[in-house]
Amino acid sequence: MKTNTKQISKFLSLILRHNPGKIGLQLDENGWADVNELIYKSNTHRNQLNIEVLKEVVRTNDKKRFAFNEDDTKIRANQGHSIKVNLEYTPIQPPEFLYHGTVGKFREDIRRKGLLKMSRHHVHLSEELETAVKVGSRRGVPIILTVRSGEMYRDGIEFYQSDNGVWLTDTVPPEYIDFQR
Ligand code: HQG
Repeated sequence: MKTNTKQISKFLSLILRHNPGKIGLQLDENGWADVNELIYKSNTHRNQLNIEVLKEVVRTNDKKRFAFNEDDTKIRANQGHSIKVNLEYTPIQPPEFLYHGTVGKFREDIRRKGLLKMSRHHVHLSEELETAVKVGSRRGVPIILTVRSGEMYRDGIEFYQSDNGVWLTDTVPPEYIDFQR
């Protein structure tokens, strides 16, 4: 991503996932913002936002963080919210194993309590090892946990997948986590 679109992506993450009130915006219960209102209100606080730029950010974002509705009048973040929104996920069957990248300092807590969603709506897991390595690397030297998601699912625990492919679940109890691979 170009620097400009990267900055705008960060700004959109802040507004659409965590703090729409920062620019006086309100999201509907499903997390959607009105595109015109978003542009107008962003430009009274900072500049550079117009429909072309927004479309470029949605199209080129490395993790498909945002999506338009069918007629491009609304926009929302695909996942990662800390504010309460209903993204209308439907439960689906996960693969047998999923990965979670974190760092060593959290290991003992995770061993005791399992993976918790912390400030997000869900625990985030990935199908690709490489993605988990990237996620863990944001915080330091990554450690990769393997989650026995197939077993969890058979035990009745629900999984969802966001539009951009992230696997989501409420919590991962420690007995389903393998700490070494
Ligand atoms: C850790 C980014 C102590 C957990 C990424 C993680 C991802 C615990 C941190 C997405 C714990 C939460 C999500 C426990 C979990 N004790 N620490 N019991 N349970 N943790 O950022 O999974 O750029 O909320 O291991 O790429 O790191 O936002 O979750 O280190 O896809 O699109 O608590 O965020 O995507 O951190 O990252 P986060 P995450 P975006």
